[in-house]
Amino acid sequence: MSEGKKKVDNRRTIDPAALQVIDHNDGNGQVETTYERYVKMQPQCNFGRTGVCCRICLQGPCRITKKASKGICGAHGYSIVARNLIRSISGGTGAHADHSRHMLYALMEVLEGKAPDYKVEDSAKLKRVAERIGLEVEGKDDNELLEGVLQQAMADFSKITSETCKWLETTVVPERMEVFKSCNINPRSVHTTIAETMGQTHMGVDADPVNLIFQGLKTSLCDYICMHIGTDLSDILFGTPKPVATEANFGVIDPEMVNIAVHGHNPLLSEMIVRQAREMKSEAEAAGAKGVKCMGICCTGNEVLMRQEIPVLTNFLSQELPIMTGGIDAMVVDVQCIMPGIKAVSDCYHTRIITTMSHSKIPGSYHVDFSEEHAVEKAREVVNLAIEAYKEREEKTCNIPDIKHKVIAGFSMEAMEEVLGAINPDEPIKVVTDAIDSGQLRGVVLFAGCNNLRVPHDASHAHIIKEMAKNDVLIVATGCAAGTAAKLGLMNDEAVEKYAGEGLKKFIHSLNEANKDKLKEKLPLVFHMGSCVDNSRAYDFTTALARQWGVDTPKVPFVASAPEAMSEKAVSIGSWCVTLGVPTHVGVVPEVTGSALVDGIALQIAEDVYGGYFIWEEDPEKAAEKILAALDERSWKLKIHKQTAEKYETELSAGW
Ligand code: MSK
Repeated sequence: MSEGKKKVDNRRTIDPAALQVIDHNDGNGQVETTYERYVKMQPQCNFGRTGVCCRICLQGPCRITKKASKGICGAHGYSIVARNLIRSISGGTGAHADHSRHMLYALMEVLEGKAPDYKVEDSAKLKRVAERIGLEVEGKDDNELLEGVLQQAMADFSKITSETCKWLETTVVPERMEVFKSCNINPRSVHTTIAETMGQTHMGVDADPVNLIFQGLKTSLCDYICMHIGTDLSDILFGTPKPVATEANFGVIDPEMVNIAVHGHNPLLSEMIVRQAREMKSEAEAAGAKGVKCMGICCTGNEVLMRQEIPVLTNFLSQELPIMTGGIDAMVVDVQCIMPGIKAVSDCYHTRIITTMSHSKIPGSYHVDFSEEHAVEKAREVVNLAIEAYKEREEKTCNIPDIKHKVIAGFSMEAMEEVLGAINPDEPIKVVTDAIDSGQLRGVVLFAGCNNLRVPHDASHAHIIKEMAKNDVLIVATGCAAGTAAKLGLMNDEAVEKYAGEGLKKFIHSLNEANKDKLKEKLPLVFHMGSCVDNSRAYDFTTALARQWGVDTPKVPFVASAPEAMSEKAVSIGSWCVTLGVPTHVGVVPEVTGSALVDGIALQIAEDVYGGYFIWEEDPEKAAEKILAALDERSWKLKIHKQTAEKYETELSAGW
């Protein structure tokens, strides 16, 4: 039976706090959320769902059917599916470029003395990045280093000549670069490649699906480049994350405080809001509150969690629900993953929706026009709006679920190396490779990506995470996948005792023991590596494992999983994971199944060429089995080749 004919309920979440709010609304109010809109939207169009609807020219839409096997221009289904897919990769890359370019602008203003409220917070990271991209660092001060780093970042963003992008070349193993060059997918720059892709997919240009997909993979490498730039520049500006302890889920809303939810992706304003919220206690007290409390949604939330210990409110799908608790005074949004629906929900409460970026507005909302030049002033304006709203809050409408969990987060790659270095200071990554070689760990899995109502909210994430833990897999997470782990109590030491298999438990216990004088809290089951752009940190982990073993990344027992993928950014991230050699599980089948050829490229041809491949699997139980099988295949091969190399006293063979 198709989903359209099934009864689709509006309680599609396993988060108990979200369920409480949905149920309270059912009995009490008329507020419509994404959960209800999803039900109303059924059945959804199968042409769009399978990718065979072409709207690229004004003669369309053309839909591929048995009767009409080509578009009006003669385009085959495979060209249409491939074009739609790579435009989606381009959209995701454009979004990450927008985010990272803003970090670049801000640092340029810092350099020119035009952004007095910001400064380089992490000189050591600045020096590491400068060294990595090949700049001379000896005798140079921060400003000189910053200028060099920003010039190179600008080149990676926009040059039209063919030198290799530094943020690609210096963060992957050399074998990867050989593959990119031999397949002609080594990009000139981020902006150039996005423009190429839009041109190549215009009506009447490229009809060859393989050529199109390879251009899509080239574009996805640009997504990786700008994400890595975003992570590096954020660390330079705000500091590289270290382990922090806080809480997650709706129970973090404090009815006695002015509550501000920061939501979106860009940390430039939210960092300032968090700092000003701490300083504006007396203004809040004057309004009758005990102070101002910030909490995060989506990846802005992840950014301020990782650096400022700000609690996690929720992840993407349930972003409207905190407003319905009646306890949120302001929801401040920047860019990406913000549902316009939050405005209609806020109309039923006292909550102010405050947009802050000139290119990301919601009609009828408050708008505080953020500028780097006046960052503190703008942050204070936001906090003042929240305090004003607090005065209108009606206690009787406050209905905050008393559900929250302890969270240990802040695991940048540098923090991971420090934790591992307590066992082996000279070769910290060897602690992980040894554990995999000995069979104590089965490999590493990255949980990334969003929520998607095609599958029940948080359910697939939670199930697969628990299965991985039970099977001794080291788990890292980013984005809204990390949000699930945080709010469901999987991101703390208690979860290690409850869900980890014997091997993983021993591994984490040994790290706790080695770090007992350094860490305030014991290590969690799921290691939070940050926001969406910080998937770059997770890939750095893969690269570090590959370098430690002396192999290319397709040999590393590392799998990425996006059980509830939703956005175009998820499509571009998944594509670069595959191109960079990682098996990538996606729990919501993307819009490619209308072409067996394109589907086959994603599932099989990609592996032949790049070593990474997609695994489409919506059933979380089967997905867990497939992810474990992918890890086992790689660790088994690695073991055989290592044994052979040891036996014949040679280097590890590269040709397998
Ligand atoms: S916020 S892209 S819903 S992870 Fe980064 Fe979450 Fe996906 Fe947005």
